Amino acid sequence: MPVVDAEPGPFEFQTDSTALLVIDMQRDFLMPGGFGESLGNDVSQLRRTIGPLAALLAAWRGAGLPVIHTREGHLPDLSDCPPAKLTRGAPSQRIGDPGAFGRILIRGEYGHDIIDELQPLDGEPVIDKPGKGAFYATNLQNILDKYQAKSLIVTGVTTEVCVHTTVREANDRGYECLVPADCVGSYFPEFQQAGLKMIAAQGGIFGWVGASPSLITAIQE
Ligand code: C5J
Repeated sequence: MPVVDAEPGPFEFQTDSTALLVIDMQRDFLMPGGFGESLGNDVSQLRRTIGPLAALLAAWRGAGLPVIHTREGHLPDLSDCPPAKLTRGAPSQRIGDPGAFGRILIRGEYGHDIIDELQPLDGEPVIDKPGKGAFYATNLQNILDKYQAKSLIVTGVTTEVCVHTTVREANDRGYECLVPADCVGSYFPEFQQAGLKMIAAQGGIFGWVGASPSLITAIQE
């Protein structure tokens, strides 16, 4: 059984019941000049995940294991965006407003799609989610049931928002989650650090935290 060095202890998983989740690696969040940067965020804090994640994806795909991507966003008429979410943030930089890469976080716009470096392959599910968590108002549970998944490798952005919300709910739904620290990113270094600590604290209250090199080695052994 593959074993990954992790906190709070070794993470063991079966390759035939583990899926790799890639959360919201979208241009709106990661591209220089885009929505994330326009809010004053340092996108390099997210972009450092691209190299490790590309290497993990290559190894994971090479082993023939399932990959699921998500994108946070909304319908063009915003009918799936609750007012409480829509009215959050500075006017002109809200969901649906025109941004550098099209309407911000709107499905079908250039900025809403996944960055070129991590584009999904044909056949890999891409889940469009209106919330922060990947289970809310999506068919993720059905997809995981189809794969008979018991464990999840959760990667992407941002650590303390969509990654955390997804890991917390996955944990409640009975999945064992490993978060490779180098494959998740936050605009805020202190949130990255605290977010990772919170997952592995108290004996792994939400899951395990490791790093991609050990995970890649484990699936190639
Ligand atoms: C994600 C966000 N993907 N930070 N969204 O974390 O608003």
